[in-house]
Amino acid sequence: MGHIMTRLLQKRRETVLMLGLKNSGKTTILYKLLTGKKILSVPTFGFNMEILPFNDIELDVMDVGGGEKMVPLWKHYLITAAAIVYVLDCNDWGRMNENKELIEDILSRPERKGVPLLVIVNKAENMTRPMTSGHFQEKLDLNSNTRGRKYKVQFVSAETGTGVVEAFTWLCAVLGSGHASRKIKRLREKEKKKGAQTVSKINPSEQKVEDSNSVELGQSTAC
Ligand SMILES: Nc1nc2c(ncn2[C@@H]2O[C@H](COP(=O)(O)OP(=O)(O)O)[C@@H](O)[C@H]2O)c(=O)[nH]1
Ligand SMILES: [Mg+2]
Repeated sequence: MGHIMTRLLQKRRETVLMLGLKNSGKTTILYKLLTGKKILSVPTFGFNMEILPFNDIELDVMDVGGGEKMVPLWKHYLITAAAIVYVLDCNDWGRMNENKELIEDILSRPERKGVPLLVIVNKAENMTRPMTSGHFQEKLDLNSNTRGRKYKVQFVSAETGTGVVEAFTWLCAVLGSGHASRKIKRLREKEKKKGAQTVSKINPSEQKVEDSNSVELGQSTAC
């Protein structure tokens, strides 16, 4: 009984993956949320992981580096994500196409079907041309890339704090809504079943390798 009460009183906990090119402001946004202050960030090697209590949910936020060596590894982190936050620098027009292609690649992965997407258009206090969220929606081809999932484009300034809380409030509302969490749960169960079927088709020694790989990945990305 005590155990059931503890489970009931426990906050929901979800893993949120923060991706985006190097210098877009991921680490600054994360620590702005955690401390309320603008930190002096240093380049992220690997990833930062912080627990962010937000309203009635606890978010395990993984801020993954966006350098050229890290981008090809993003796919390994995707497995754990209940939501994806993609951060871009609104003034870095030279890399907007790269952002579009990366978003397209992330969202086309079947294991991330249905997972909500928050696109943070950062450094908005310095925006050099007047833009609306519709412009970014179009530039990133979100209407077709998002494939029916819930998404939002949010202008943010980690420098001044504008939009930061608003962005994560939306994310938590979506994660907390029964509809989204039931949908994600269903998809995960489906993936698990599919995985089990594939594994049962191969011989038992290969099956062992597959099983131990999936446990290792889960552990290394969760710590
Ligand atoms: N002007 C401005 N600079 C920002 C903002 N957010 C981050 N920065 C700066 O952008 C640089 C890269 O930030 P960082 O958080 O390390 O980017 P990351 O590589 O995506 O983690 C740092 O010099 C930050 O101070 C913002 O909203 N406005
Ligand atoms: Mg960083």
